Amino acid sequence: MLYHFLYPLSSELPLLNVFRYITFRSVWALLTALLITIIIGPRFISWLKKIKCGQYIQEEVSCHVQKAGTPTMGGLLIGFSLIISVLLWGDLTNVYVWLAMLVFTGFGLVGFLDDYTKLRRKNNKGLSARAKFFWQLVIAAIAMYFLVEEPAYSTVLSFPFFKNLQPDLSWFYIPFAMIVMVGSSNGVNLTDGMDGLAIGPTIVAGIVFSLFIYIAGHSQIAGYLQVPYVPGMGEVTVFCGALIGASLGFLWFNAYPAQVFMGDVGSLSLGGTLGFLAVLCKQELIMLVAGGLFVLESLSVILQVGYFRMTGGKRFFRMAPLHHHFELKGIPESKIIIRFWILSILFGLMALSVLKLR
Ligand code: 57M
Repeated sequence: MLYHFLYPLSSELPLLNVFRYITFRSVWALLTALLITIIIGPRFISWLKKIKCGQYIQEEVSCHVQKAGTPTMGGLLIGFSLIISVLLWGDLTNVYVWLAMLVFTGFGLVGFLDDYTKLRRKNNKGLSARAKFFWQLVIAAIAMYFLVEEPAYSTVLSFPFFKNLQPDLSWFYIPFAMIVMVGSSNGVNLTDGMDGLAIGPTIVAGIVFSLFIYIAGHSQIAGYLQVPYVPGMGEVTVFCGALIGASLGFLWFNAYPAQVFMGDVGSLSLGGTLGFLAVLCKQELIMLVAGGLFVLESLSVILQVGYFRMTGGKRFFRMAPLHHHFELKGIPESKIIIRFWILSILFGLMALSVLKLR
C-alpha cells in the first residue's frame, strides 16, 4: 500500500523514488514483519495460554514432558506479521505475490484445522494424514493452475550442472510442482520437533530463495548467471523479506527454551511456501539442497519405517525423525539444534554455489 500511495508522489518529492526499488522495500518488509512479531509476540503468547492452546506431549521422549502446556499455533503470529508487512510494502498488482500469499494462507489453513482438531480432542490426533495430504494437494493444484496460466512463466525444468538439459514438462509440470510443495511442507513439519529446529533452517532457505527470486526477476543478472528469467518475479523478494522477518521474530520466542511452538499452522504454511518459492524461481531441484536438512529428516523417517518393515520390527535409528535419535543418545537439545542449524547453513551455501555452475 505504501508503494501505491507514496511512489506516485515521487515526481513532487524525489526522495520517495526509493519506493521503486525492490531491495529497499524488501529490507523494510523484513524489518516491519520482525518488529510486529516481537512487539505483539508477548501478548499473543499470553492470549494463546488464556484460550488454552497448550501443546499435548507424547510420552516417548521423556525430556519433552516439561514442555507440556507450551502454547502452540505460533504460526498465526508469523502469518499475521507477514501478511501485514506484504500489504504495506508489496506491489499489490503483482500476481506472483498474491499466489505466494495464497499458498502461505492455504497451507496455513490446513495446518490450522489440524491444530484446532488436536486441541478440541485434547490429544495429539488432528486431521488424518490422508485428509491433510489431500488438502495440501488441492492448495498446491490451485496455485499451480494459476501460475502456469501466466504467459511469462515457463514449464521448463532446469537442471543444475547441465545447462542444455531443459525439458518442457508442459502440463506434467503441475503434478511435479505439487510434489515439490507438499514434500517441502511435510519436510518442515517433520523437522519441527525441537525449539527453533524448523524455523532456523526455514530462515536459511528463505534467504537462499529470496536471492534466487531476485535474480530470476532481474533480466541482466539472470542472463549473466544463465538462470531462467521471469519478468515480474523480482517483486516476490518483498514477500521473502517479510517471511524472513516474521520467522526471525518468531525465533525470538521459539528459541530454546521455547515460549511458543509454531504448530502445523506454521510448519505446513512455511514449508509449502518454501516449495512454492523454489517453483516460482525455477529452482525446483535446488530445493533438495537449500532445504537439505528437511530432506535429511524426511529420509530418516522413510529409512526407519522401511527398515522396520523389512526386518520385521528392528529400528535403524533409536527414533525418527533424526533429531530424536540424537536426543535419545543423550545429546542436549540445544546442542542438536545449533548443530542442525550449522548443517542447514552449509546446505544453503551449497545451494548458492550452484548458481554459477551451469
Ligand atoms: C510433527 N510434532 C512434534 C508443535 C509443532 C511418521 C512420523 C515420523 C510422524 C512424526 C510426526 O508426528 N511429525 C509431525 C511433529 C511436536 O510438536 C508440535 O507439532 C508442531 C509441528 N507439527 O509446532 O506444535 C512436539 O515436538 C516438540 N517441539 C519442541 N519445540 C518446538 O519448537 O520441542 C516442537 C516444536 C512437541 C514438542 O515436544 O510436542 C512431535 O514430535 O510430536 N512423528 C514423530 O515425530 C514421532 N516419531 C515416531 O513415532 N517415530 C517412529 C516411526 C513412526 C518413524 C520410530 O522412530 O520408530 C515422535 N514424536 C514425539 N515423540 N512427540 C516420537 C517421539
